[in-house]
Amino acid sequence: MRLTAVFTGAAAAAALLAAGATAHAADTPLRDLAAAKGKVIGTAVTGSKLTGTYGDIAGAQFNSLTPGNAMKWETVEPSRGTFNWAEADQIVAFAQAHNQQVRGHTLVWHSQNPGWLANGSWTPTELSGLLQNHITTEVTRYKGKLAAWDVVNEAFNEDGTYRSTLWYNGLGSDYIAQALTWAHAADPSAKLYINDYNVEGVNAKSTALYNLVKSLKARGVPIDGVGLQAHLILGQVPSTFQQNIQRFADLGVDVAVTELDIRMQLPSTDAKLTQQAADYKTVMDACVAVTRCVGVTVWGFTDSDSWIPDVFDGYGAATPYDENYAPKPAYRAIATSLGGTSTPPTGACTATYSVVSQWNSGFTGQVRIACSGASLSSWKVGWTYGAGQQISQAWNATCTQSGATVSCSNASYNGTVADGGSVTFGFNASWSGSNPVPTVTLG
Ligand code: G2I
Repeated sequence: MRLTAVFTGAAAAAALLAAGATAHAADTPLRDLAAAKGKVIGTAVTGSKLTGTYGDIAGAQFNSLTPGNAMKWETVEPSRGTFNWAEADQIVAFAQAHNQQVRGHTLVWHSQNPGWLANGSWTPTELSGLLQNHITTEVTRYKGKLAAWDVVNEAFNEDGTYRSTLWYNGLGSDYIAQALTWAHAADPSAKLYINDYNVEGVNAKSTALYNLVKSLKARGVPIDGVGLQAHLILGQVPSTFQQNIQRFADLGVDVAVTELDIRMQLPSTDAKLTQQAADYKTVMDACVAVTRCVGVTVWGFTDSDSWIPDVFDGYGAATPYDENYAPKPAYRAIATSLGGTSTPPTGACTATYSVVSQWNSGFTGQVRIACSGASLSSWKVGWTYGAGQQISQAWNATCTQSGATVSCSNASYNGTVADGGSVTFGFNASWSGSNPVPTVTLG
């Protein structure tokens, strides 16, 4: 039954209470657990976000960073001969300040190339010169500062044939060996990888990659590792994942899980988050079990910094932290796999704010309070609007708004949130200009 609670707009705002997002602050950070196992736990990052809570978590929990976009060709050389290293430099500096590795990503790809390059018409000699120059310039800039480079990205089709790209079409398959050779000349200490997606299990594509690595090794081409991106779907970790990691390791190369995320159809539910945690654990356990699997990088650590909703309509919630930086069951699964404690600490209840629907002047919002390893007998949720939003009506909670500050407390019938349970309330509000999601605190 959906009840409409009384809205008392004039009441004073309640003091905001302890933040749900910091509920796990006392845990051993993932990076310490990983280091004790000799593994890397990394995340892709966006340079402009590396402050506040995002920066705190990125610095505290991970021992490796991968620039999500900052080192791609279109970012670093948007027009020919004009370089922009600002975001890449910033991420490398942040990593150094936090004693973290950096994975360079990526030197040779068919996507995110600048228009001048992608739309130009080049002779093979010109194309080869451009590629050599790009690799030499970028790798030299970060020489000695990066642990690894994803030198070549996504070279194969699903059936194991070479993808038709600017590089393959212009230079033939040997562009891969050349790229590795040039990168090695520019920074002999960086580990050089070939990276791809849908190569997590044993299949036609991963077998083509396997055969390529084998032949590169036989020719003495500098290849140190294979990156398995692992953009996975809920409940679909390939059953041959560990076996596949092992067969690459047996070729004498390292393996890294480079872009892990596990997407689900929205909205997320407790059952889906539990399945997701199991999937994260399966991936982590496979890497932990194989000595030459150096570690796992997640492709964004928070649902507020993930590519999934932009690309897969109706899907999301793919990362270990929710959009308000509260750790999800997947976070705990990673910790458990790395040898952390298996029971969540007390106080692991979190509140998640989302916009359910929005029209020209109004929107319907929702807050979900979920508990894991903890429970509540009453609750208050607060947030501060940043863009003049104004609540007009709430249901399944009593909400007051004073200025920008909103405080909502449970209705008479839904104060109890059991361990493993959740409660949701909703509201209507007005907005104009923009409608950013506020940071929500739970008490
Ligand atoms: O597509 C997911 C990943 C697959 N493997 C290679 C990765 O490099 C790739 O990363 C994603 C980034 O996470 C996205 O952030 O690559 C996308 C492009 O293929 C990135 O998306 C782009 C958007 O398409 C642009 O509109 C946007 O300007 O991100 C740009 C910067 O935010």
